[in-house]
Amino acid sequence: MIEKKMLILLRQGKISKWFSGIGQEAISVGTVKALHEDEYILPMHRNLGIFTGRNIPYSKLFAQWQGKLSGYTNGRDRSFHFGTNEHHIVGMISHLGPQLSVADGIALSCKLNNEKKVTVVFTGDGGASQGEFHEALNVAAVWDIPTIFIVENNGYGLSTPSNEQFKFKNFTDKGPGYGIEAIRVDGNNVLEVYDTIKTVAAKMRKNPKPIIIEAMTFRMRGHEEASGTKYVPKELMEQWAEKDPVSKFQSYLLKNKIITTAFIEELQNKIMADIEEGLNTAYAEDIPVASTETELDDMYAPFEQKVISPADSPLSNKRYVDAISDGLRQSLEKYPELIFMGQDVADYGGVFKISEGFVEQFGKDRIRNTPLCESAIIGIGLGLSIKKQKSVIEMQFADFVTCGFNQIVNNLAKSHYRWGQNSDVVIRMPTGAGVAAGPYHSQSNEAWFFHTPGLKVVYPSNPHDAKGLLAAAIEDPNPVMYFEHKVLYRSLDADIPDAYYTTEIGKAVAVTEGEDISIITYGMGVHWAKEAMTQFEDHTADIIDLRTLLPWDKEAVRATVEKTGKVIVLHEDCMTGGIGGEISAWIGENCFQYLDAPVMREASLDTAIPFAPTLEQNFLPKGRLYDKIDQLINF
Ligand SMILES: Cc1ncc(C[n+]2csc(CCOP(=O)(O)OP(=O)(O)O)c2C)c(N)n1
Repeated sequence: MIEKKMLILLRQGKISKWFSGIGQEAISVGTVKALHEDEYILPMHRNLGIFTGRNIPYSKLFAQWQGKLSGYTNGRDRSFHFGTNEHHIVGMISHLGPQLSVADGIALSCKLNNEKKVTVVFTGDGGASQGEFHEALNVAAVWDIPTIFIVENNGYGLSTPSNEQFKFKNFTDKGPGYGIEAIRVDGNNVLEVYDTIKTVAAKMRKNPKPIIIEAMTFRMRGHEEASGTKYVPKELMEQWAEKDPVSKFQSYLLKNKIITTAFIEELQNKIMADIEEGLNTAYAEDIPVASTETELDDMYAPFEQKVISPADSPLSNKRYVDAISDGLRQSLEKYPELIFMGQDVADYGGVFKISEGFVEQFGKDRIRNTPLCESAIIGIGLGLSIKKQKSVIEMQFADFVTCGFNQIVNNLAKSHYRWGQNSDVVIRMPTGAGVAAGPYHSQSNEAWFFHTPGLKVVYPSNPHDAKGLLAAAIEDPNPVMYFEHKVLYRSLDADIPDAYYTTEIGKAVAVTEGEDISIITYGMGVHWAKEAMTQFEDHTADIIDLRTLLPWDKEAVRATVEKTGKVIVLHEDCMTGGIGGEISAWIGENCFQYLDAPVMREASLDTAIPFAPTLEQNFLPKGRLYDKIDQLINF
């Protein structure tokens, strides 16, 4: 009835878009009724029955679709793109696949905490072509995670029929490929769906492992209302109309004298009255008034970092790599719910040996070797966060984060702004060139994340900050990209506190103080700047180590520009679109009155990173830095 009402409102221009689930209702209804109320469901765009089945008030649902504040996203996202932990529902993002892995994360947390719960996630047959489907199934299978993957096979992905989407016949064929069970159900038979889910869920609660359920069904309306159904053969429409799940169930109940026509009429009248009431409430609500401050603030989950600096801790000499290891180990001790995941991180200790010995101390539940599934693992991080568990995820090399990019920039970064769900995930990124490792093991890709609201980006240049910033990143409930430079791992050491401490996120530091110029930099740039300045006997520089790139320390930058009036922004990343461009522009706009020279930049060439050491050195900015400083001093 809500569906029919929405179609009317759409025609009247009162709502902007509608993704109809008419013809597929039995799958949502059978599923939601078969589960316990505190078991998570991750629905798609045609699963209205999950939302109504979990008794979400109509007025809130309608307010959500109208972009009103009393909806679930403060007017920030549309249609079914929202979650509500109160109702144990996590909505999709437009990209379809990512929630499959988020479901794994929730189910993993349930399993680790022995909650005896299943998690259900939906996908269409079209969305199942995405890589995330494979990754989420694979990880769930390997880790015996109790996720129920429901594939709603309605024969089309938008206008593309199944035979142009995949070659196999049935999704049940996929079960054996992943080493898991797969069952097909008549998705238009609500009792069959209900019985099947109830039975498998009962088994999975006792014996956690994933399952695929292929629900055969048909979409009776267009992909979204405006796109129509011209591409669907008429006979197919007619055949499936006969199998309409709602009228079939209604006839069944009438035939078996379970209900009467009077009951139906009465129920429909009540529902229609509830719908009208909900709509009136939603329409009566004012449209949101924008507050720029609130919009900006809400990109991050609220958190005030209390810097921890133990006064009397003994110091030990630690290499940069050991400092990272130390910070991670102490955080695992401090947060018993913290999970560490990555490729080869368990018994092998990670390719850089940062987690050597961790399995012995924390066990394999918490120190988790992952399959080669970056995207799924990052999605799992968000799922753990929904269950209030922190996670640290190691990219084997920062370069490989591309395979998990979607989860980071579209899911982790945006979920707090969209529906108030924080992503308590730290992604460790072994980064940087200088080790002759070629284009795919050397990249500096911090700018990709610097550009993404909702993330924090930190980049320590020394052992002290490496430990303190990692601990701070883990404390912070927001998603943090933690860059660690591979060249520094074993080439730099320092005396640092043995005790747990944190370094303030968002705070730069002056590494050296000088008079003539400012070099604003981070990571390897700090060391290149220090080395270059030793060649200038008569001149001194403020070398500012940003340490945090997002949000970066504007006050520290302003102070040094005001002091010296001459600035170079230096970074290892390529010049074009690098962080230096943003900082330079900000200085130009906000500190113009202090400048005695144009803001200069030095950075790597705008090329891929070459393998041969001579080419690599030419690529990096170090060799050009002396001349740039000289040019600035003499401007
Ligand atoms: C990554 C991505 N590519 C394309 C789209 C556009 N799109 C939205 S739904 C859809 C079809 C999905 O088909 P299916 O998964 O079978 O679900 P159905 O709509 O049939 O229920 C497409 C192509 C998208 N949202 N995300």
